Amino acid sequence: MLLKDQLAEKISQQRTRTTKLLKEFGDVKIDEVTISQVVGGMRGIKSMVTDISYLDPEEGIRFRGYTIPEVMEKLPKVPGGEMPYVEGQFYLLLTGEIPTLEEVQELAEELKSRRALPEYVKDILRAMPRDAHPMTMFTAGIVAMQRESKFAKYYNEGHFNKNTAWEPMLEDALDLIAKLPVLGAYIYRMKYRGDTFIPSTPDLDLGGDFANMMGIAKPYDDVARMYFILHADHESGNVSAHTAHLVGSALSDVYYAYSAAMAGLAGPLHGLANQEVLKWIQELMKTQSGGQVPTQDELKKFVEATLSSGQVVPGYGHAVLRKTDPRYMAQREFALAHLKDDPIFKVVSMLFEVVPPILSSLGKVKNPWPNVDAQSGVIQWHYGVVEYDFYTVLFGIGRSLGVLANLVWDRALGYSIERPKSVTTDMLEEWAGIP
Ligand code: NMX
Ligand code: MLT
Repeated sequence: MLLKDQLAEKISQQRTRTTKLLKEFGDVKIDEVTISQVVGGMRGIKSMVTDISYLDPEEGIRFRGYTIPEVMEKLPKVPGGEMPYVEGQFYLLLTGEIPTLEEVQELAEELKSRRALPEYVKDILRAMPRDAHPMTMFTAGIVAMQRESKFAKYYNEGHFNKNTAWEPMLEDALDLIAKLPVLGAYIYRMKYRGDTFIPSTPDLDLGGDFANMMGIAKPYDDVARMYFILHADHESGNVSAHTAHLVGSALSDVYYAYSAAMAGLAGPLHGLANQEVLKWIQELMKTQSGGQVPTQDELKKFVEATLSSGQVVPGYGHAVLRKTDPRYMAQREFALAHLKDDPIFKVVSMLFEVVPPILSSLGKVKNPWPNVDAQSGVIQWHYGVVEYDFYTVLFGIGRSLGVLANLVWDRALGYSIERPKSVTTDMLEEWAGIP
């Protein structure tokens, strides 16, 4: 496989850099830690390393050094489509190189051969209550497939070796990336479309096949490609990526690590916010404006009522970003081109004007601007995915590209088991000089 050869070369170069840093510069200080950081979710502490993506607070995400518009422009496009191959984004994240069309197509073929979802996974999903949240089903489906892990087999057979451990991790990553869209679409069709499963089509790329399995016509294939590419990674400190890294650091395989990550993504302050946004907008339109697009005043009142009831405005704010999320802008651009007259998109656009000044006026919100989740649901809704509790599954399919690339690299560079030190409140008081 071209991907594996290129990756092997990159790994050998990167090992030299990491070894030099550790051996010769291991004691160089890069940060200091305050009490508010320790109590406040370790915000801003520089304590992890990844080269897959980097989040600048003002500029937003760069994937392997490329901005979102650069990624969209440079990655090879699917013939007849507006968007690039999702497979190309994985190639880029894993190797750091923009793939050629030939390289992407080879990877796409490789992934196609790994798509089949084990029958027992379907049985497990079918045994679950139909009203179980789709993220519960998605997470359960992933962990159930752990018996397929090639890394676990390699380890259990006594082959573990720091030089080669990344190879079975890559195998697992390719298997899981190929299966996640099938798993997601299976859950969707089982739960919301009368249990009618549409099988995978071998001649379609990952995004096109997902749209087809969902049963949604063009341009939903491009929507799926855009969605998965944009959600692929957000450096390593976010809850889902960090969880996967932490679990993987115990030499757990990608199935364990990624199902744990998905449990984190399912939280309303993280990936569930995309469903919360649509739920909240529905409530707003129902209670304030009789199902119509509300006026600015109605909208302001609803935002203020949300805040005074102690809730957050979903889709706004961020732990690192201090400007509008470029993933929001990329989706907004798509929405302006394809669904500018959609009433919910009109509400989303009005919120962009109304919410930031209100959040700023609270004086405590560090980033009053919209994040990715403020814009993603409306596009799904427009193309018929109105079951908003499914939206986080879509996020989870996309997030696998970056998280699994990171797990392969974690193993390639032999990163240690993660084990930060905790302290007690007594100790904090002592450091603070409180008698
Ligand atoms: N609405 C109301 N209050 C907010 C919001 C918001 N959208 N964002 C932050 N705040 C509050 C926050 O709750 C905190 O209040 P308090 O001191 O009373 O606890 C205060 O502002 C300071 O918080 P920040 O330092 O600005 O934000 P933090 O880094 O702690 O949290 C989020 C980041 C993303 C959790 C937070 O902005 C939030 O809850 N946003 C809404 C949920 C959301 O959209 N999450 C999706 C994030 C992206 N993703 O996909 O994962
Ligand atoms: C993400 O994409 O993971 C979110 O924006 C949350 C984060 O970066 O903390």
